[in-house]
Amino acid sequence: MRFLTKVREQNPLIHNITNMVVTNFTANGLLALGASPFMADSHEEVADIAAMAGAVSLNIGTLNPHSIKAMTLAGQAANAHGIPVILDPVGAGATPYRTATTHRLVSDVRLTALRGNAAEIAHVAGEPWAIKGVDAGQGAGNAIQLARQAAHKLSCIVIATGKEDIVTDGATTFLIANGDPILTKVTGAGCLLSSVVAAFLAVAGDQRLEAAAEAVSFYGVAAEIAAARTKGQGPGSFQIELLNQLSLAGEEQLNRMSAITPVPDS
Ligand code: ATP
Ligand code: TZP
Ligand code: MG
Ligand code: MG
Repeated sequence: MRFLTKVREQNPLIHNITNMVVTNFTANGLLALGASPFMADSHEEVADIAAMAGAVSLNIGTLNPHSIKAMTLAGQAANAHGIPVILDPVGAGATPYRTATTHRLVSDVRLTALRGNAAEIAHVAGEPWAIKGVDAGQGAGNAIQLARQAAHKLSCIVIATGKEDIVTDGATTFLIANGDPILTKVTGAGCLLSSVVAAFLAVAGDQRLEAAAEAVSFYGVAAEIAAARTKGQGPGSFQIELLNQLSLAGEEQLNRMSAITPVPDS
């Protein structure tokens, strides 16, 4: 059975501490997928919610001192209960505050996975890379090598997304060629993906790398179907159809369209 089906059967509770831009889209995307979203950032309750969740999704998109403390408390509670934690380091490298915050978070919280564009991953791992706002800049480096190095350095799964996506734990690496360029015209497409990965991690058992790869591929497959169905209509129609396909696409579509390739060791 696919992890996708496990998500739909188990309906895992996903605790999200995310940004003000994408909160509603993320909650609707998780509901469409078959997970159960919970958005909460009060210091008084985040540890309790994280402890009862299937996974915790942290996101620094509109960070401030309150949300950073909430993320730390939730992440540490998840760690204490063996619950997976994913971090989306939105805009890491764009300002010193964002970069320093990610460095503090990865030292205070044990991450299961880190998901961002290549520039963000590089800055969390302390490698130089061009960046502009929350969008990845042109980097010259080798993204696969970068992701592997980051996974070793941070001892977690690293998911570096873009035209092609890299999912690695430093030892085993997958390249995923699903998705559609119109995803870059929908704000929160990356943030929602991070929470979708959280939902798959919640049902992964000890197969976290495989579950993360399937999550990234499934999200891309849903986007490909949505893009085909809304061709010529623009990003608004695509965004709605992406939610539809996160709900409607299943194992049949995944088996037919998934494009995951193992990358041999270099
Ligand atoms: P950025 O800020 O650089 O846009 P992000 O956080 O929005 O980063 P993306 O790298 O855009 O995250 O990844 C979000 C989703 O969009 C992933 O599923 C990824 O595969 C897909 N994606 C991004 N760019 C492309 C592209 N050019 N072609 C196909 N899929 C893409
Ligand atoms: N500004 C701060 S957070 C945010 C914007 C536009 C959302 C970024 O979302 P994504 O998923 O990286 O496109
Ligand atoms: Mg994007
Ligand atoms: Mg992003």
